[in-house]
Amino acid sequence: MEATAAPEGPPGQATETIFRSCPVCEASCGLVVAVDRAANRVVSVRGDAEDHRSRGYVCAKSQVVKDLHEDPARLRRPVRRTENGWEEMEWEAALALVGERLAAIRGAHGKDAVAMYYGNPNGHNFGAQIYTQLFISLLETQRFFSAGSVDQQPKNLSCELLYGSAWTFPIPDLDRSDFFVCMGANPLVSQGSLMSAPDAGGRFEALRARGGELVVIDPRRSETAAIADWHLFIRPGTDAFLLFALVNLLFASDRVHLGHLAGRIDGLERLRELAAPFTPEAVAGITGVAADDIRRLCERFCAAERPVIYGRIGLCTQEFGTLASWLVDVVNLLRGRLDAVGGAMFPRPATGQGEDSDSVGQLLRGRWRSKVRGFPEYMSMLPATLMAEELAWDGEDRARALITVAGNPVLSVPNGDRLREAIDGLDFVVALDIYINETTSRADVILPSTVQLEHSNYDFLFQSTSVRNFARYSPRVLAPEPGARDQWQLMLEICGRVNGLTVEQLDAMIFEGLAARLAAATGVDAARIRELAGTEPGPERLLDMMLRAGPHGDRFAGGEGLTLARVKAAEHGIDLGPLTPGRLPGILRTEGKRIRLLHPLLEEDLGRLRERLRAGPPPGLLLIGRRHIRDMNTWLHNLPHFVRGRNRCTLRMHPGDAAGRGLADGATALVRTAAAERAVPVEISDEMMPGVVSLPHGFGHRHADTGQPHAQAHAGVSANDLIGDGLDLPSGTSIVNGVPVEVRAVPP
Ligand SMILES: Nc1nc2c(c(=O)[nH]1)N[C@H]1C(S)=C(S)[C@@H](COP(=O)(O)OP(=O)(O)OC[C@H]3O[C@@H](n4cnc5c(=O)[nH]c(N)nc54)[C@H](O)[C@@H]3O)O[C@H]1N2
Ligand SMILES: Nc1nc2c(c(=O)[nH]1)N[C@H]1C(S)=C(S)[C@@H](COP(=O)(O)OP(=O)(O)OC[C@H]3O[C@@H](n4cnc5c(=O)[nH]c(N)nc54)[C@H](O)[C@@H]3O)O[C@H]1N2
Ligand code: SF4
Ligand SMILES: [Mo]
Repeated sequence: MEATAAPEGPPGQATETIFRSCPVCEASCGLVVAVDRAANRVVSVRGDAEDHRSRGYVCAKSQVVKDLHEDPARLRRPVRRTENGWEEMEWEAALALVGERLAAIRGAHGKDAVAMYYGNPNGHNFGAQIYTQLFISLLETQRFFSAGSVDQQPKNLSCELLYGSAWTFPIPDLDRSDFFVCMGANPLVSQGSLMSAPDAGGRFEALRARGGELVVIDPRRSETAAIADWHLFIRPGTDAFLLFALVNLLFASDRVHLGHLAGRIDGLERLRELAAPFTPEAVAGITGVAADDIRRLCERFCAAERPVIYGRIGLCTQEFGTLASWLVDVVNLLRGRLDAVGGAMFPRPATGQGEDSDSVGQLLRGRWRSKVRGFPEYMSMLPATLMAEELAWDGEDRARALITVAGNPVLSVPNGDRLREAIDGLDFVVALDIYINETTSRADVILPSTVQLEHSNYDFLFQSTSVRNFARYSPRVLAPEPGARDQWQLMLEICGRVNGLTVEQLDAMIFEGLAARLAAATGVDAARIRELAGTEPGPERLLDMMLRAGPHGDRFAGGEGLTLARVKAAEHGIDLGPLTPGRLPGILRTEGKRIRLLHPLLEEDLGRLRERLRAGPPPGLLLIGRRHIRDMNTWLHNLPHFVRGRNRCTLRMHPGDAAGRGLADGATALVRTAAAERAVPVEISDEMMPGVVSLPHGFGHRHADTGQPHAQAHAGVSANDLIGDGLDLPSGTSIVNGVPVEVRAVPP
């Protein structure tokens, strides 16, 4: 553990200063944590000015690491639900019970009898990340769901179709672009996603200071739109039309310039034909964007030296999520903005996931189908929106158990209410979670992991999404309770007990497999790799091996290259430079290393797009989401600092829409959809596009059986109760933006 003594905190208190990164959102800002070791508590948390990525920037959520550690409602030991309420259990007894029950259910009814839901915080925990594949493959359930299908799966699919790999994301080169088109994202609040960018606001300011322009396309004048040079309102769910019109214009005006990818791209002629009907005039009505504005956008994009288009959650979680995500890359490609400085480029993680490869990726989709409506699996998962009906399905081969792994799907996924009911019908439920919340309160057993500052970390996933290459290790700051386990240990405990193996055996399997793989990749003898890696089980030695074999590694030969020890010694993280062009074609995992612009899945979905153009937009108001700087999905609402102040769970609507319904600011409106009706306070704001209303997700803490008193006191309404079954068909991703709603005043 790297720690240096420094005078900090109240006088007389012995504090130590530790540098690490913030594990709450993708930005992974550098933190300076002052800790009182004797009391095992955090004294203060502030931004690390010497972190080259965040340069001292932090948002309010940096305090989560302290508040979460101190929250008395957070679970520290396993608990079991009994008739008399929750009872604490000894660790061994709890693990044994979970292992026995799951093994018995699998033994009697097969692997698919155990369903699983995987949530977002796993992505922020390197131990969990490193063992995820093993965990999933050993449970081998076809009833696997995750937060990914309310999030990035359309981007996974479009990247898989274009580049041969679902996790090869092109990341906008925010720091060098001079014309940044931001669609369906609000980086000022989120700090970027699939574009990890601490202090996104400062980076946009810098873009403008160097003469660049920021264009935001969003149905709401978001915080990012408010600082933009140009903001265009767009009707929710219609981005694919606007992007197709750009494609149309590029072909029509002969401005397709493929740059260094010329000669490597297939399907241009077919794309030109398909784009022909989508003229600016043809899509103006449905998008709500004037044809002249679309033309002007195209002109300015083409006139800029280093333009780039970026699309995120508002483009993924909508009716045409896959098409919109695909078209963002298509427009970048057609102008030579992919794999180019100031355009969108491919990060190069120090752990080697982004290296050249000769393998060809196979699209895995539809190998099995959901029981109720026969929806195809994608990435081994079924859509989270369908989890309620799948768990409630009572055929012979039904689900009987559920494992939730750091997720709260009752609030974060559509059909949450029905999901709660379905969970109650199962024989056994175990939650790997730190709270008794809307989902875990229905579990039989909850196994809490150590939290953030109680385990070490490495920004494993976000190396692949960052706007600059980096490597950063975060040491453990606080001592966990005796017996407490890290998330990866709990995952291996469960897998092991269900499969008759020990944690050590599972870890050894991974270790041996990795040593063999890295030996093949580097030409170094596997025995030498094993010897250097040592005997301490767990994710750190695996991380060390990956770093050593990675693009900056010492290749197990000593010398200057990276090792985990070197990364640990760099307390403020290591800057591995800006993203670099020229990664294509090397990293492509496609047939013949070519980029196929079209795929039958996309062509099929274009039929749905044309049908929507013919039918016109759905009638009435359309609901979209909203994120706030002090929320993180569903799980910060029991921390008093994060729910203080004005109620944030409001329905924002345009003054005209409110007036037409007799709604004044602060009045309660009834919001009705095909799925439910909820009463929500109205906030009138001209930041909304007329015809569009916005409600944040993550609230709705109305169930009395949770152990989160502060969250209950600021319950709000769950947007996902109102959102129905709509899916982006190619990827199975929930449509949570652009949902038709009726809004009316509460009758007197
Ligand atoms: N309507 C609507 N719905 C959405 C979205 C939207 O924009 N609109 N966004 C979607 C997106 S992008 C996402 S990522 C999902 C998130 O969906 P989920 O991952 O299901 O939701 P979270 O609120 O992130 O749940 C995190 C859970 O992990 C627990 N937890 C936190 N830290 C730890 C830890 O260290 N260890 C363990 N074991 N547990 C921990 C928390 O107690 C909580 O139960 O929500 C999606 N839902
Ligand atoms: N403070 C905070 N930060 C977070 C999170 C959080 O909950 N709170 N969550 C984290 C997670 S899990 C994720 S995945 C990222 C998400 O990161 P972002 O994608 O940046 O997140 P949002 O703020 O939801 O931005 C989505 C934007 O899309 C707009 N929008 C909605 N529908 C449409 C549409 O049809 N078309 C267009 N063009 N725009 C549309 C919305 O108005 C909104 O401004 O944020 C991460 N960071
Ligand atoms: S933006 Fe805030 S929550 Fe996200 S990593 Fe930085 S400090 Fe943490
Ligand atoms: Mo997310």
